[in-house]
Amino acid sequence: MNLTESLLLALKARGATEIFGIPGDFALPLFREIERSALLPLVTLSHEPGVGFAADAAARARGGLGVAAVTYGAGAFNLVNTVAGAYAERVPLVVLSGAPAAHEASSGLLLHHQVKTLDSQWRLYEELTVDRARLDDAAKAPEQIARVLDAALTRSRPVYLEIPRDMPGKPCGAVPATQHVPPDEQRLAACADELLARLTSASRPVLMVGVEVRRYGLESRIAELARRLAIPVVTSFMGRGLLARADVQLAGTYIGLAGDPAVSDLVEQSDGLLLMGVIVSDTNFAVSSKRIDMRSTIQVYDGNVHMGHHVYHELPIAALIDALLARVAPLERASTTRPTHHPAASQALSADASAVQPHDISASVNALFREHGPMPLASDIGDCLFTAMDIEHTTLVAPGYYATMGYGVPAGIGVQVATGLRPIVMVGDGAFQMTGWELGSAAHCGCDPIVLVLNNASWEMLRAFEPNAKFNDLARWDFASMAAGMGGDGHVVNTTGELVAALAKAHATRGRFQLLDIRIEPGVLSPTLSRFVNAVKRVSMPEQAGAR
Ligand code: S1T
Ligand code: MG
Repeated sequence: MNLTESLLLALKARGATEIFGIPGDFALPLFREIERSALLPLVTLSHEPGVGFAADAAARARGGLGVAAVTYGAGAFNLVNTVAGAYAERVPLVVLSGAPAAHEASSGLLLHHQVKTLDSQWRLYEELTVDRARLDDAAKAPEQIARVLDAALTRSRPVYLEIPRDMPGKPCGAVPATQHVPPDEQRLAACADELLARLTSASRPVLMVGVEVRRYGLESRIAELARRLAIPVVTSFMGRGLLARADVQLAGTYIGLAGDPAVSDLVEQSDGLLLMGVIVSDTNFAVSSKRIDMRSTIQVYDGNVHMGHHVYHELPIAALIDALLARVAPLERASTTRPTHHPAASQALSADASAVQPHDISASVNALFREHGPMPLASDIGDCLFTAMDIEHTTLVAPGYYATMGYGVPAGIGVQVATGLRPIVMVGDGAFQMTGWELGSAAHCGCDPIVLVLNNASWEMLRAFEPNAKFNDLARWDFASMAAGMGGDGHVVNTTGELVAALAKAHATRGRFQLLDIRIEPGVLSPTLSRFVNAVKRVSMPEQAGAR
């Protein structure tokens, strides 16, 4: 076995099902061995940001590791923003980077792709990853690989492996299996007891589930816990899509003033708010009407549990959920679950000559799901993500916290490659201009996403905050006619009637990506984005909201 084979088997054992990448000369030996060994399929895309987003979405959608392979310097630096997003949003993304061999590094010459020093890249990645190793010694590589990959899974964050170009074919031993270190039993018991005592003494307890529940594969266990506790359950903004298929009553998604007022009241008036794996961010918590006092909440996040003035360190969320399940008896009989609350289920859908508004898009997707069953969503940031909040609960990958543009299209490819499920991609015209070209690789990777481009000729989310600036105007690109050149079908959509017809046609056509170029007037927002903008203005820009 050589070093690449050991590495690939270790990745596979930790859930990776493919490698996204773009080669370069420092990475050619690695790519050669990946292709030759055929242990994991290699999916090449056009631009490293696409590679990073696709690998990130693959990890989010199926669980386990996502893998991005790039070359030294130009490749790895091009990947930086996607790894930063994965770090912020807790994705176990493995970066494999080629690198100069030891003898090249000591040649005294500057090497191409080098920045300040040969270690500049390593130092940059120190800021973006939780563990790293340079695999320049085949005898040490198995232990290093195990340590680094296990850190990615345990902490659910990115890691970095640098592979000098003389190493991929070197003989190498097998990588040891993951070692599970059990948490301190007494600390776990004390924490679970205190947590339950606090929940029991609360008169209005609420459970909010966040991304960690998905990242650690805990959806069915948390659903069981929610049923046994019989308390209201909501998802965070980033946790949207969680428990979509679970047999549990979801009250909705918490987005403060931007969301459903009933859900906001439930959360903000709770005296026992259990935040299970929630990234507490400004997107939802800063725009609440009544600032939630975090000291009165119970926060389970990043391996720690905070309640009141107590902190329990190093308690994995999975172990805590098991400890809670061991303490709360199963219900005598199955609870009668009320139907999941769909804010949009009752939304009226017109199909006529009226101009499309964002809420028509959520209404027509809901109608499609009711007829044909749900599909996973991959969304970019922009009004598309706020529009997605009115689509019924379904699996969703989106940069809801880090908020990087360019995620949607490559993420859709990542979702389909990793799960085999055809996704709907929701993306703004600005974001599509960044990474929409990755659709040209869709057919090549066996993908046929339905892509809804919210084409408002505008950086509309920014215009909402800066209404008089001309710099937020975009040219009206004709995305529909570009689709054919990239191997897909494009549909121009101006009216609600055309929207419903194009969506039905796109759904019925398999094997080619389907792009709906949905023309929306600048300045027309989804209901959720309008509420979000008003709330942000009220909370952080009172002069603009006229509230002085
Ligand atoms: N660059 C990148 C990579 N990510 C960003 N989030 C931004 C810049 C800033 C930014 C926004 S929202 C936005 C920009 C430029 C406009 C998005 O335009 P479009 O995709 O057309 O969507 P819509 O018109 O619906 O807004 C963030 C959130 O600050
Ligand atoms: Mg736009």
